[in-house]
Amino acid sequence: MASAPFELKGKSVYVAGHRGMVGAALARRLAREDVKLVTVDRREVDLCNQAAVFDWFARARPQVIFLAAAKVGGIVANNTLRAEFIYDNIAIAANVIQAAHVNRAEKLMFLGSSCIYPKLAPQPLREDTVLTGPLEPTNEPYAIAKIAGIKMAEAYRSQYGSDFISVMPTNLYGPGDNYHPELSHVVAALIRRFHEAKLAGAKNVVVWGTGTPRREFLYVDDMADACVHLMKTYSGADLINIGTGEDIAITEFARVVAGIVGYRGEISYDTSRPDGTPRKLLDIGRLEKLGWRATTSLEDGLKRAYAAYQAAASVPAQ
Ligand code: GFB
Repeated sequence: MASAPFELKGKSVYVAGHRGMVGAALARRLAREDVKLVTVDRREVDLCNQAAVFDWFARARPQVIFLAAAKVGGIVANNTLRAEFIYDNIAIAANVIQAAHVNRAEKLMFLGSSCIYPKLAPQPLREDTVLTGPLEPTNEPYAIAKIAGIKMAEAYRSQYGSDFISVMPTNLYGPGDNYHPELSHVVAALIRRFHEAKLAGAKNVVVWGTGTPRREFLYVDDMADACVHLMKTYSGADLINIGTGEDIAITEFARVVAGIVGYRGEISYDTSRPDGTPRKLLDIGRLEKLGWRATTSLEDGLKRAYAAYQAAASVPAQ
């Protein structure tokens, strides 16, 4: 992958979605850069509201943009809130990308998701398999919205020469995650469920699905570091996957989380819940060629995520 050095120093850098798990991690990582961090609360500017976004951009005129804002959630959230997921995520992408263009932002990074790849694409998932097969039904609305954002970035580069790039993160976890029992992703869901079971002295914890799907998990601070690295070094129309290159079966993953939380009871599986796509391991060849690798192991990341959960829930450490 051709690398193209881009100077962040001294620039105004807007993190769209700064209160979310990824956005907050980006704000933490950018605090180590000599930049002017720009954020705006949802209450002030709803990114689904085109006029509000255009007005704010004309005033703020950020030079660099990390588009981390999105409506996100786990497999059940995606599968039930289908209209919200497709509308909100298309609106956010369309509004921010167009406003960036109109206000001549120097560079923009669009954050996609590993769910954009076909359900049964060969693993590990290569970036050039996008749109080569049917999507996983449970998250098709979200995937379509993310693919729209990717194609917008590509089209603005083609028509206007905009330096807009797109990255595809694998499943992320860490501080600031959403712990909602039904709408969360698996990492946050299991941290909370095993923790509550431990406190309650429960004898069994139910995990969704068959446990056979495999997932790749990247700690969110590593994700933020990869995004800053790519903003500084990559310019092009090609997607760049961001992952660790390793995956784990949900059954084994549940045992790892139980061990870290200190839950010693049984684990059973509720197969009435969806498995989703059987596997989502990203090919990280392009990312490695651009000089980045994850540094946080799953064990260390989970320990940090659990500590953050306990601190956030002001739950006494056991
Ligand atoms: O994290 P998750 O909801 O999202 O589910 P996906 C991952 C796997 O964990 C699935 C299983 O096979 C679930 O069945 N799982 C087991 C659980 N127990 C639980 C639980 O208590 N909660 C949850 N949520 N899962 C998402 C997409 O797919 O991946 C999003 O829906 C996004 O759009 C995200 O792309 C990265 O990995 O299946």
